[in-house]
Amino acid sequence: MSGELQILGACPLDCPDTCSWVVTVSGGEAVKMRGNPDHPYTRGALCVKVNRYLEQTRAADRLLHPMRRVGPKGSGEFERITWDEALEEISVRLRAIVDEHGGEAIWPYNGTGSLGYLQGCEGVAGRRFWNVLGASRHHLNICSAAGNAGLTEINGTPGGMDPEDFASSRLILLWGTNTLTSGHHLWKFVQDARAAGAHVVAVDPIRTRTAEQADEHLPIRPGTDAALALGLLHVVLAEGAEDRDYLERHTEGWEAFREEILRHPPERVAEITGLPEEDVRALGLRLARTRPTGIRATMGIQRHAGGGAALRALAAIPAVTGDWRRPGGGIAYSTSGHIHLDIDHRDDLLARPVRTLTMTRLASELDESVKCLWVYGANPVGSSPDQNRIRERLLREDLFTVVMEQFATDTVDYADLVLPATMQTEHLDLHAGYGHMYLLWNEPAVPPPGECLSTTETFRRLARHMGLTEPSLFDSDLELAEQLLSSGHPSLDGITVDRLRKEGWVRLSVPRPFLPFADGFPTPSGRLRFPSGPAYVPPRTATAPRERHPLVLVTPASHTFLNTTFGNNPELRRRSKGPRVLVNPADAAARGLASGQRARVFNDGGAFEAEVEVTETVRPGVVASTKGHWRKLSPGGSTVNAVVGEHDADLGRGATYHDNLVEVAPA
Ligand SMILES: Nc1nc2c(c(=O)[nH]1)N[C@H]1C(S)=C(S)[C@@H](COP(=O)(O)OP(=O)(O)OC[C@H]3O[C@@H](n4cnc5c(=O)[nH]c(N)nc54)[C@H](O)[C@@H]3O)O[C@H]1N2
Ligand SMILES: Nc1nc2c(c(=O)[nH]1)N[C@H]1C(S)=C(S)[C@@H](COP(=O)(O)OP(=O)(O)OC[C@H]3O[C@@H](n4cnc5c(=O)[nH]c(N)nc54)[C@H](O)[C@@H]3O)O[C@H]1N2
Ligand code: SF4
Ligand SMILES: [Mo]
Repeated sequence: MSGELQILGACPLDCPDTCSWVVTVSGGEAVKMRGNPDHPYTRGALCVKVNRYLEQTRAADRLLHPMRRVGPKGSGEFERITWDEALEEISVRLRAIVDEHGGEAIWPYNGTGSLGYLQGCEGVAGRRFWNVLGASRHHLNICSAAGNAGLTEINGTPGGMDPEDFASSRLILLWGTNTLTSGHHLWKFVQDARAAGAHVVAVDPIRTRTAEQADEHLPIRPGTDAALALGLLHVVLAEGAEDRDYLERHTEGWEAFREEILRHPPERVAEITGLPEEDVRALGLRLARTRPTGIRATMGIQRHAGGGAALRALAAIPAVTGDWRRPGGGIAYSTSGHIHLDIDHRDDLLARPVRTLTMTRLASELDESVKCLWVYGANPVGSSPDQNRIRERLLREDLFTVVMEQFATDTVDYADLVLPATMQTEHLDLHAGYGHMYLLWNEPAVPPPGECLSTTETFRRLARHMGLTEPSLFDSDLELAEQLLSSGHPSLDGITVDRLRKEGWVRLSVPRPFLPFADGFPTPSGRLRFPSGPAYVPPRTATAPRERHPLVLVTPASHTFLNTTFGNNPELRRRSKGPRVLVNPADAAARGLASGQRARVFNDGGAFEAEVEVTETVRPGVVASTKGHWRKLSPGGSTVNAVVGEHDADLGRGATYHDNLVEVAPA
């Protein structure tokens, strides 16, 4: 049709697949969005959520203007103000806070709403501005920190396999990952492998839609995966199937780790994991006899007290079998370790070293020392642990809370000032997938609605309004993109802004198949470092008192939401069927719970309400309820994170969303 434009963009959401999309613009309006059929990973499909992205950009509850609070804190009552008024009020408040309390009294709380390197959490997004003010640092540990740390300990990087190489795997372990829900594009490669005879195993306490589609499902007790890894390796050793040459050349600490494996025979592992001993043995034999094995483990598996140790133990498997030598062998957690889009954050602008505040610790670290909480790309009231305490903390009168948002989220309700943010079709950005090996360009397709501004533009205007003069605060989006691509890393060879802009996406300059550790590891010695000491760290749910709250709660990804994003979309809410709690028939019978009934899920931290679904898909002793519902749209006014405690994982201070004890009772 004449007058139609096809604009290439990228999905900004915190999902490993970072899809390439094509927006059709007609008459100045974005009229259609589809998955890019030319992109090798997207292969023409988006997902049930992002198929509604354009609808979201035009939703009636989209925030279009700056707003100032008029009701009491937490009421969500605002009046519209101009950008000038907003910038002036912010300038005055921030200056006063810096003068009186020092810059560290500001907490820039940047979340995962967009993974853009310009507008989102992966790149600059305000950091230079905060450096000039001397604000506290923000540790974005909410998602993947424990796994990153565990993998870095053993392999020197969180990076591993190219997920596309799963097509060459002959045994695939989908380990603590719900592929068909949380990153479904991998499935095509799993199917390719299957067509060539691969066996697919899901290891998950829940029979998810992914486990349902696998050849085999091991319903493991939550938080015990490291023990299972050791048990499987025990069988590999008993079969003499270890790759001695690989172990000799490319690893260190093998003798001690071997002893640790020998302390975990299948019978002991069966006791720890709650899996039948014969299943552990059978999978161990399969692992010993099949070459290569591809392990897909994503973030779900590490939301436990021993989450770092779990990834470390899983990563030991391909080192013992030598599968890192083969296309389709190894472990794929996140490809982020292979991305080298580095930019100068201008940390030299900081007048003195500052403290770091931790994203998952908002409930305890948002104390009197914090005078301004600046939330962007995040919805902590919905997503962070210990919801009730966070809400209480946000009520403090002398706390100045600014939220940059697209929608009136549960966090916006607690804001003093709200700044309207652009969505992905309205701003420029540069992306890299964490589940594939491509960089993507996001060209704005349409102008922003109302008075929405991008993250970069908001900080530029604020810097100007405050009279700041540091030139790097005013770099344009294109200049920032150029800087990001100029790290000089060989994986960026031949990748320029011009090329990205023209082609929409470019594969990293790395070989295919990608064999990152066939000849060694990015550790100081060039060798993989097996863990020394206990390789299995038990979950909190195995060590905490269980008398009053005996059920283990896991709170995984919802099929219809992306974290809390889309939690306000009417159709996706309808499809989610509302907050639900899955309960095994044995546990339901013991509590007089029936399907369809409203229940209260509680512990000492709080409670939320959900509809009971009695089902064999969860193990006895385990209950499940997905993340993503909004509290103001939920019965009882709380969500799962009211019962998620603020505890750290063993490594990286990761969050422990799937490691909490609760009781369930009829509401
Ligand atoms: N539709 C949708 N997609 C998403 C998201 C979303 O909210 N919705 N979120 C995105 C984000 S931010 C992330 S980080 C990823 C997360 O995606 P995933 O890594 O898949 O994480 P989860 O959904 O938390 O958990 C995955 C599975 O692990 C299981 N599990 C929990 N504990 C254990 C355990 O101890 N051992 C084992 N073996 N399994 C366990 C859960 O039952 C669940 O089925 O997905 C991204 N994609
Ligand atoms: N119970 C439980 N809770 C969990 C998890 C779990 O497994 N269980 N998973 C955790 C995980 S993996 C993650 S990653 C976190 C995510 O937690 P958060 O990082 O807080 O992410 P969201 O809840 O999706 O909120 C992101 C917000 O950013 C906004 N946003 C999107 N793009 C932009 C933009 O360009 N500019 C601005 N200003 N705003 C934007 C969206 O509208 C949305 O409201 O949640 C965690 N919470
Ligand atoms: S949420 Fe994931 S699967 Fe859906 S469009 Fe975005 S990147 Fe693709
Ligand atoms: Mo995440």
